[in-house]
Amino acid sequence: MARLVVISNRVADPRKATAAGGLAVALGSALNASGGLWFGWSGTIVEDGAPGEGELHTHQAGRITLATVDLSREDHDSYYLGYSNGVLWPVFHYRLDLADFDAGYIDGYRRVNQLFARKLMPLIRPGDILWIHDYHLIPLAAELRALGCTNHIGFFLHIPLPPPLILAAIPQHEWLMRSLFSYDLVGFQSETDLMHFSRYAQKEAHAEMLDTGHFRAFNRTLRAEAFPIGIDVDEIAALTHADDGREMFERMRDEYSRRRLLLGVERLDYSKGLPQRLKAFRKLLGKYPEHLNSTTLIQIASPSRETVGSYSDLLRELESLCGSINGDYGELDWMPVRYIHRNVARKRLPGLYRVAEVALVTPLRDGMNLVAKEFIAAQDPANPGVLILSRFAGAAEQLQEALLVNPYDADGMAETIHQALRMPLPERQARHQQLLQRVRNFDVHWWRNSFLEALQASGTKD
Ligand code: GDG
Repeated sequence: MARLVVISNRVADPRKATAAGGLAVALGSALNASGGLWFGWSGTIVEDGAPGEGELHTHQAGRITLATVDLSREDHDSYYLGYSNGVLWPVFHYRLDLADFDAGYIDGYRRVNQLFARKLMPLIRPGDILWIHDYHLIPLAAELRALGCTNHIGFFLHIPLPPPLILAAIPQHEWLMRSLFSYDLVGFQSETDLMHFSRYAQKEAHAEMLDTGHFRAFNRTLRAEAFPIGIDVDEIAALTHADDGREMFERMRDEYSRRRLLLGVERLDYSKGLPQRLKAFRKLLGKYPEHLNSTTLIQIASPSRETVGSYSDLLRELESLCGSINGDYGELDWMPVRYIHRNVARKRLPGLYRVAEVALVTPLRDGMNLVAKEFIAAQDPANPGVLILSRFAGAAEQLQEALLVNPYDADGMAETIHQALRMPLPERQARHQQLLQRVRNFDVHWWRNSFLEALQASGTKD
């Protein structure tokens, strides 16, 4: 078996399984089986560090070697906050209005990718297969190839790929897309993302289409395919029935015994459509008084990237919306919105999912969205909750039995919440059964295995 090398911006210790989450566990088990290496940023910022430099740390986590690099303040701010989260994240989520095309950021982005390549190269052995993750590291394969790396290298993009015309707003779009051709395999979350790549490759890069999924341009051949990421269904089911999950479920059920619960769970991010969701909930209360004094929306928005300006604007907007809904509709013994701007422990989340009658997963754009799948996995099949899912989440391609909504349409969303709260039990059961089957068939193990099989089968065809 070839040794697996995973490279991602952050590295998790897969032994701390519950805190790390399904992805870290799934990658961890593949790394463990091959005695692999996981490489990335250490999380340390060296205030007066020299740009392009950073100390390498290695330690063993069972059979897995964790190798991490520190970043200087200047590199962190331009590579991570600047280019990755101030340019690529908004543009790839179709938010050109929020992108900050500050010319300085690109230098830091290239510098850190070059630093990673320099530090990683001596750790790579012949025959290793490399799996690079996400938008922070698009040019890493090109930097490794420049240093002479001939190993199989795959890339998975966790966020959406926008249509060519939106991508073209990034001044360096040609360089970024050309960098993708240094990989042997590029994986996307959805068929839509793959179609955007295919259109870009043919129109802008004049790529030649070979047999299915193969593109030839810049003297290299690349395979591109959709590999929709999944969750570890058994892990979520086990957490639902474990002490913390059960305790959470029982406590919430007793606390809200006279109420019906709607639930939203996400990182506080403008891609997740939180203000639009709150406005739809306000419409619901305005239009259907039967939900007054009876329906509560619990919204968990865990803190994320708080030093990026657009995130603090969003935080203020949410606080003001929650305040006005509670002020306008609340009673002494009922608050319509429970908004929690904190992280909830992972082992308690499944209990919360299970107690909710309706999950609101309504991003404006999302690569996949794992919360939608976790909610399905945590339900009681005999009395399942209803999933309301944005048509703009990658998950909507697979989860067609959810109630699909347009998150920009507050009236439409309010109608759908009303429909969900009135859905008869047999319909809830039938929808849930089909959704669970799909979430199970395309779980995180399927995702990892199918990507790695395709990567192993791909040749380095220069
Ligand atoms: C990116 C892409 C793609 C959320 N709040 C808390 C918490 N979470 C956990 C959820 C879930 C994960 O975080 C969020 O995953 P998502 O997929 O929903 O969204 P992103 O973080 O934006 O992830 C996305 C994903 O990568 C994987 O490829 O699906 O499209 O944007 O697991 O449960 N966990 C804890 N407390 C919280 O308060 N413990």
